[in-house]
Amino acid sequence: MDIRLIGAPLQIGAGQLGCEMGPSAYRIAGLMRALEDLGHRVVDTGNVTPAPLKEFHHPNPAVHHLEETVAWTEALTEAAYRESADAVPIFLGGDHAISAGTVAGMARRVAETGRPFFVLWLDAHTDYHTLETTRSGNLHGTPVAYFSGRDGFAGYFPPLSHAVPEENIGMIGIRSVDPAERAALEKSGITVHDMRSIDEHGVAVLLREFLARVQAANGLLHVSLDVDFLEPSIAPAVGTTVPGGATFREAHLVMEMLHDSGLVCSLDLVELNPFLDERGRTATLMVDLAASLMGKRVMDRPTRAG
Ligand code: DIR
Ligand code: MN
Ligand code: MN
Ligand code: MN
Repeated sequence: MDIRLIGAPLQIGAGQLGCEMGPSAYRIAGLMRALEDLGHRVVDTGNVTPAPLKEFHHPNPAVHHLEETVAWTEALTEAAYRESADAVPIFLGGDHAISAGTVAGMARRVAETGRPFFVLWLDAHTDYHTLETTRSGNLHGTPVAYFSGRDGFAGYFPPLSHAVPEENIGMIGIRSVDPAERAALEKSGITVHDMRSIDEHGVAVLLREFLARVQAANGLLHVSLDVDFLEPSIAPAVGTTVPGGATFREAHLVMEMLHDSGLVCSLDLVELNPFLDERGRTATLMVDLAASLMGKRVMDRPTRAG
């Protein structure tokens, strides 16, 4: 398979600095080599640079770095579209605000194939705030609202060529939802599996159900992996740790099942803050998870029916 690595060193969407170092940390942790060892052809396209800044002012006084985030969204939408013509792009964040652009660009690309586009959001958070509802003003809390076409982004963010239908969005790992997000999610068609749901059913059941929907629709799937999806004790290098996350094996199982599905068209690795890490431990885990998604396995499995 052809894979493109695309660095997206955005950090001002998060509440603290450091995600800018994410792409370097993945490179140093050996992402390229890990993927090549699986037989893939990998090209590192370097880091994206943001589009020129335009001046905006939003009435919500909490919102910060709107101009920069919009400039990155423009550049990343183009990069995602361009680099996905005949390869699987892996976006090296950067905070989760990069996904406003990566998902928008992938939605445009996948629309050309005539196949429906799905998004799997692996995160402690739902990132479903609009520019009006965010209280922290940290725009990494808004990408899902943007790419699913919620109101309030027009006039600031680039117009979406293709919004992702709510029914095509699945979230797993959720354990921190703000009241405004909860209210909006209840009215949306987004499938939200919180950690309790994983406890009760097991992550495999939840994921298999979602993948069956993608498969039945002959869809393509973008995966967005936030470091804080993981239990903080195994992945400390993120500014927004929330206790009770996915275990090492739950996370690898998700990646292994995603690989076996053959449905994944693109991947975000986001929110890694190497400044908070213990000698690259979290970067290494994220590289290992990306390798599982791209085919690393202990033993072969008989192909899953359906
Ligand atoms: C919180 C935290 N919902 C906010 N969000 C995120 O600031 O809006 N943390 N995405 O990673
Ligand atoms: Mn301003
Ligand atoms: Mn997130
Ligand atoms: Mn998060």
